[in-house]
Amino acid sequence: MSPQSSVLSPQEIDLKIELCGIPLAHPVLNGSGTFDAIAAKRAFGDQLAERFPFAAFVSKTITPEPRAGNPPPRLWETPSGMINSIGLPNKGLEGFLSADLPELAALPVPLIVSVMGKAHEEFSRLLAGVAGEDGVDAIELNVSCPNVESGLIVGEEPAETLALLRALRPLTTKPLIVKLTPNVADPARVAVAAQEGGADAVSLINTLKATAVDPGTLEPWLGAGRGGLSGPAVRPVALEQVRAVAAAVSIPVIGMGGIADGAGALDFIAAGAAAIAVGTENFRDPAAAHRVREELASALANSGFASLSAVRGRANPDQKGLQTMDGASV
Ligand code: RRO
Repeated sequence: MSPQSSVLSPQEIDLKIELCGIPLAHPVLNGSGTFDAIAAKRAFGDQLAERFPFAAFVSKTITPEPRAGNPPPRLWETPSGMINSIGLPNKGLEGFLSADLPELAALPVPLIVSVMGKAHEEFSRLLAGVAGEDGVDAIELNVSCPNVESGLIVGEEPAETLALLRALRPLTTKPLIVKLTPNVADPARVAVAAQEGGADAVSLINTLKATAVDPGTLEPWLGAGRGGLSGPAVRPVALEQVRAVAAAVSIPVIGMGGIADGAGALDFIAAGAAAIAVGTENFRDPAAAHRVREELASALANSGFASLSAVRGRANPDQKGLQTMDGASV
C-alpha cells in the first residue's frame, strides 16, 4: 500500500493493536525495569491512572529469591546513552506476589510480569507462582540480563532457548514473551528457537554489554565492573536487530532500544515491530511514553499512512509476509 495523497489528522489515526490476543489502546509499552509504577502511583496518585503512559505495563524482572543487586555505582552516562549495572534487585517471588502484584494488577492496563531464573527449575517456579494470578496477562521470560552472570547463557544459545521454552510452554496458556539479548552474533536464530518452543512473542533489545572507566582512578567505574548500554546510542543497532528478527519469525516482535520520540517509534514499526517500548527515556521524563504515542500518531498522519499495519514491515524487505498486529499472516 502506498501513502495516501491527502494528509490525515493525528485524531484520525487508530493506534489500537492486539498483542498475543490482548487488546491494547496503542502500541507503546515500557521496557522492563525502566518505570517504577508503584513509586509513580505514590507520587502522582489518581493522575497516574488517568494518564497512564503505557498500553501495557511490564514489571521489573523478578527472581525466585530476593536479591540486593550490584554494589554502587550502578549508572554511568554516555553520549546519548546510559550504562546500567543494577544487578536485578527485587523482592523475590513471594515478596512480589504479596507486596507488588496487588498494586500492579490495579493499574489501568494489562500487566506483563518479567521473570528470570538460573535454571529451568527456577523459571518453572516463577511461572507456577505468577501465571495463575488473575492480574497477570502475560509473562516475559528475561533470558538476556547483562548484569547477572548466569542470566545470559539461555538467551545466547538457540538450543538452550528452545529447551527452556519446551519446559515452560506446558505450564501455562498465558502468553510467553521472550526478551532477547543483543549480545550475540545472530539474535534471529535465538528468536526462531523461541518461536519453535512455543513463545507467543519476542521482545528486543535488552542492553548491550558495556563498561566505563573512572576518570580519577582509571579503574572500573561501575561497582560490578561492567553493565549494559541503552538509550539513543543503541537505536540503530536495535533497529537492525528488530528488522532481522521480524524477518525470521511469524510471532509478534516488541521492538525497543533508544526510542525517545514518535519518529523513532515509527521506524521500529516499519522495521517490522508489532509494538514498541520506551525505556531509558522514561528516566528523563516519566511521561515520555505519552508524548511518544502522540508523536507516533502525528508521524503516521504526516507520512500519509492511515494505520500502523500499512507501515509495518515497509523497511523490512526480507520479512516473509507481513503480519497483522496479533501475529497472523496477511
Ligand atoms: O537489573 C539489571 O541490571 C538489568 C536487567 Br534485569 C536487564 O534485563 N537489563 C539491564 O540492562 N539491567
